[in-house]
Amino acid sequence: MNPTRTAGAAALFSLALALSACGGADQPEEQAGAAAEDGAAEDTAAADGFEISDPWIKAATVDDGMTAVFGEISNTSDADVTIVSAEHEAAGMVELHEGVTEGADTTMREIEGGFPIPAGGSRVLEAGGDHIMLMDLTEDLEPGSESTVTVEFADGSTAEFTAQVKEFAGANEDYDGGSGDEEEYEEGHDEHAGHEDEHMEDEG
Ligand SMILES: [Cu+2]
Repeated sequence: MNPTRTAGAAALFSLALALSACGGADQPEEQAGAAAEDGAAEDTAAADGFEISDPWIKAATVDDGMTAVFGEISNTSDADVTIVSAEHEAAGMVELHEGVTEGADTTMREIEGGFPIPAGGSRVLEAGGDHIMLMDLTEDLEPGSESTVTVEFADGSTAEFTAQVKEFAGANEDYDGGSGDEEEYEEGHDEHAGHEDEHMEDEG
């Protein structure tokens, strides 16, 4: 018997289990194979592939009590990841929400299973859709300021980003094409298009 060796083997085995659990059900097989080859050296965290573009927070006061974080999240890694929670310094409670449309009403609720983001894919957080909900605000979030949001992934890794605090551009819940982009585009065409070629008296 060699107890040390047995323990070592057991540790390796559970590490392999943990690695394959990380990849999620949709992970292609070759991916799992590659990870196994590299062994424990391949220590990639879900947060490593995190990027967000145009992150912003709707301005709100302590009296408002709550607001939301928006932006487009990208997962640049080659594994599926899931954001399971988030934090903000001025929010006593933070939840991951989804918008739910029933008839004419759009409501929101905590999303089950967090925000999955496929390998190489992205997920848009927008008014009426997915968003990070900041609740129990302890400070006003004033337009023009910035604040830090932290997201946590299913593997426990975290990523921070800075979001701009802005007034909500669309004042109401009508987020589907409410604002008329198409102005009547009446170009002031020069009626003088046809120059009269006036004889230039350009004499020296
Ligand atoms: Cu919400």
